[in-house]
Amino acid sequence: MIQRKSGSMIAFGAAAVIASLTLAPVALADETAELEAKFTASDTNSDGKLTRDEAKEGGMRRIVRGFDKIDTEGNGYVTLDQIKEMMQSR
Ligand SMILES: [Ca+2]
Repeated sequence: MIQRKSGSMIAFGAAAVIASLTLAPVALADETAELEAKFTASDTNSDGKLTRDEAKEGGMRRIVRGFDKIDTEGNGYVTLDQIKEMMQSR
């Protein structure tokens, strides 16, 4: 009886761990897909780089606010990779 009880507790714990492991990447993938869609829409000259003005006009407020931090090379534009790196380092 005691053995069966502890067994089900372990099973429950394992299920919770699996749920948390599978849910997190899905949320991150959604965020990345949304970011990519916004980036592409805001990159009006489609050069794969987002200037501060493009980010502003595209309504990417988080990018505008963190622009200098994301633009680690000081190029005056940010790339999708740089934004992703910033998001992952949060
Ligand atoms: Ca551009």
